[in-house]
Amino acid sequence: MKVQEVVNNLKCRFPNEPEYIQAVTEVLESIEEVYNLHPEFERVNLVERLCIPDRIFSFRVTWVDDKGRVQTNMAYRVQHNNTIGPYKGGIRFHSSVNPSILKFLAFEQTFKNSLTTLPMGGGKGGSDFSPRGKSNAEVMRFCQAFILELWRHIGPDTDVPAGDIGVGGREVAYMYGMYRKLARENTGTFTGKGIEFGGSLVRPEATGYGNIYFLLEMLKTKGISIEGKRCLVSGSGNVAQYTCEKLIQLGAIPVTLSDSDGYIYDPDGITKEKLDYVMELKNIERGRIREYAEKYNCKYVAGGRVWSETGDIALPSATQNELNEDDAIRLVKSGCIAVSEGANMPSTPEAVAVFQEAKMLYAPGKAANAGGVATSGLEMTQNSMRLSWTREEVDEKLKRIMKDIHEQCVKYGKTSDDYIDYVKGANVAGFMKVAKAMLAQGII
Ligand code: NDP
Ligand code: 2IT
Repeated sequence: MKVQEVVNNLKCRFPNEPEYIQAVTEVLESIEEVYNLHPEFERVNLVERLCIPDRIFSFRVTWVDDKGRVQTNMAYRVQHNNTIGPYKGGIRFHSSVNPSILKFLAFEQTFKNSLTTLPMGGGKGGSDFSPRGKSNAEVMRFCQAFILELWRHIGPDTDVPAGDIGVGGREVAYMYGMYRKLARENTGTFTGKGIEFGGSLVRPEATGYGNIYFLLEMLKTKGISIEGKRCLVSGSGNVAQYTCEKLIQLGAIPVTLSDSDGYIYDPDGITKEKLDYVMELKNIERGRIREYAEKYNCKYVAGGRVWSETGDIALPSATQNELNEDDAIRLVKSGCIAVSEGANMPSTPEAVAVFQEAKMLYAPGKAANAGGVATSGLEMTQNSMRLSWTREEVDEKLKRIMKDIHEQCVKYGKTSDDYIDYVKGANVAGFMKVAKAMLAQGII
């Protein structure tokens, strides 16, 4: 395989899909060496079969808003690869959603899910519907209309969706309710469900907690403690909130949060009490992060990004490409020691290069945020067994999995000067498992 040839070919076949090409390029560059040691991979064109999704469903969703107007949105489900288990991955509702973004997410998900040690393939779905400013009833009607189309393509052993940007417990519950009614089965085809109807304890917390468990493993390799570290967290949704919660529990000091309008900087640190306010503001009132600054009298920067501030650790937890080369240079210069990605592909390739050249501790999303989908896997297991584990049991398993992912990254990512290239480690480890499984299962 010659990476540039494969990428150029994909660019011709899929023009106008920059995020997809970005994700594919990063993975192929880091697996090139290993791939080329295995001529049996090339003989069956494994690379194209792994980069191009198995199939993509695209459909129109029609729903009625509160004023009685009929609205339409585009929606998709990308079933990327199910060699090692059912397609598994979240659903995103955001105005920016398009096939390129969902293809990059489904591609990444395949490697991430492979890393979790659990039998899950990769998929992703979503719609350009924006929940922002919509009433509860509108969100419910949209979710129901979305499932009216999607339900026949998903199932407990075929494709198991979950949440992502714009899709949390409320949306999963509406979608699952409609799915259950149409499919006439009750086996937990969604994860991130409410605790009363098959959800798992710790699933809401899992992505943020898992990211901090992974960060702890990285810090351990340098003998550094997390206590007292000032942390720059972006976003203020599910991942950012539980990232902050775990940081606070461990004695670290989160000092920033953001949303798509701007960011807050609280030099005194976001405490548990302040975080409770953020959770109420974002999950119930559905307000803006600016209101935090008004309430606690701290700095708010409209349109700004948290990377302008100074911190020991950066935890991007909002969206793709939210941290660019200039941000990375500023972080390195101001003494930041670690970056652990809660979001999917939040750092641009140029930013990643800056972190790695500076020999920083840098964990890509597919390793660091895998705790979310791993706990979804644990939710599937509990649903299949028709029982529920305690909080402690799930949390213990999550810790074990994050430790295991870290070990895989070290195994495949350690360089000759003892630096751990977590990008290479995660990509090679994730790839090898899927590649071997594809090879074993023949040309299909
Ligand atoms: P939420 O919808 O709960 O929160 C998203 C946050 O990011 C919000 O604060 C939102 O601000 C902000 N944001 C979203 N899009 C943009 C944008 N284009 N520009 C600036 N800010 C933006 O989503 P999650 O917390 O679940 O997801 C955050 C990231 O983590 C995503 O990359 C997701 O793919 C990833 N992830 C999520 C997992 C999960 O289990 N939920 C698992 C693994 C990864 P606003 O409210 O203004 O839109
Ligand atoms: O990006 C992700 O890993 C998620 N949004 C979670 C997917 C899942 O199936 O729990």
